[in-house]
Amino acid sequence: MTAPSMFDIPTILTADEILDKAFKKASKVDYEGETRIDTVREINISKLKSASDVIVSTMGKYVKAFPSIDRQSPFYAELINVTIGRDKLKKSLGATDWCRGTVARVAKDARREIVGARHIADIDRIRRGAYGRISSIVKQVDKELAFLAKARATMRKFPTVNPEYPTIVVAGSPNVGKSALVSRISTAKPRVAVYPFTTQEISVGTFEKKYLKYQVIDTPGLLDRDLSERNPMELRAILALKHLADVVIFVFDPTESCGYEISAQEHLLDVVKKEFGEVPIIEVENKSDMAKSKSGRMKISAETGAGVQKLIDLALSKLPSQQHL
Ligand SMILES: Nc1nc2c(ncn2[C@@H]2O[C@H](COP(=O)(O)OP(=O)(O)OP(=O)(O)O)[C@@H](O)[C@H]2O)c(=O)[nH]1
Ligand SMILES: [Mg+2]
Repeated sequence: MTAPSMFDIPTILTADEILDKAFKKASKVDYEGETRIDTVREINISKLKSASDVIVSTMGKYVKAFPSIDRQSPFYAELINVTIGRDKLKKSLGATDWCRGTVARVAKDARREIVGARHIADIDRIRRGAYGRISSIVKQVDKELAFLAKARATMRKFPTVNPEYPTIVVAGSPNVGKSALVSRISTAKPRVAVYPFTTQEISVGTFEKKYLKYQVIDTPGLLDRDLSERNPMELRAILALKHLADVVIFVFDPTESCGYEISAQEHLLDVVKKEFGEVPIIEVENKSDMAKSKSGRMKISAETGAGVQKLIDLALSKLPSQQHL
């Protein structure tokens, strides 16, 4: 199940589509004045207004719909920056806003000229001149509009997380039981989204404890192999998770039925430790119903639920908000 997108951005049209829409609307304008010149004057003023209104409101809607990167949580700010590019997005939005203002001004100037015109031929000429200028202004931002359309498509695929909720990120080698643990902990049905730059999905579950909401993130294919194998962009997108994680649960499978030897799993832990720096990491051994190692690590079974409550309590005790109580 795909969650609704975090960012509700309307479809971004191309320059030609916007112009088509604007001029089509304008062509429908009709008016019957007292004199022929009055009629022509009114019709042309209305045409211009109608066309420029469509463009101004469309562009204004685009500029408003994109979230301000500076006001994003570090997680989304990082994702936007890595996947779209903060500066390019700002530049495209700036150009779109410039187009909006410039079209409005051209229309206003032409209107003033039409009001003062003495001859029907002049009115038509002024209006057509304004149409020409408006067309070229809108076409000038066609590349930026195309960029915004791409940015929209990218942002629609962003995973929906709540940066406000204290967050547990679950890491560990493939098949160790991460998903089993997450679904055991979470009460809410996980929201699943494709993670940028990977074909992997990220799944976000939530649970409540003592009236507080928590978020658990399952990271299949993300934090389950050596991060040095990732290309730099992919790596940065993955590490955006660091901004969300208040605590990491690192799951081991001591039975090695996952297909990875303990030494390989421990190597991955070192990688995650290094990349997640300050974030506390809880090491836990899963599948205790099958076998238990002699290590000092906490033992759980995601399958039977044994030890899971203790693990959650430990995880919550590491959260900043809890530490301040
Ligand atoms: N016996 C036993 N089997 C478990 C336990 N937890 C998970 N498994 C099994 O281990 C296998 C992998 O579990 P998943 O939860 O899919 O593991 P995962 O880490 O999410 O795997 P990927 O998403 O592929 O990385 C499944 O066949 C589970 O049924 C457990 O506590 N005990
Ligand atoms: Mg899984």
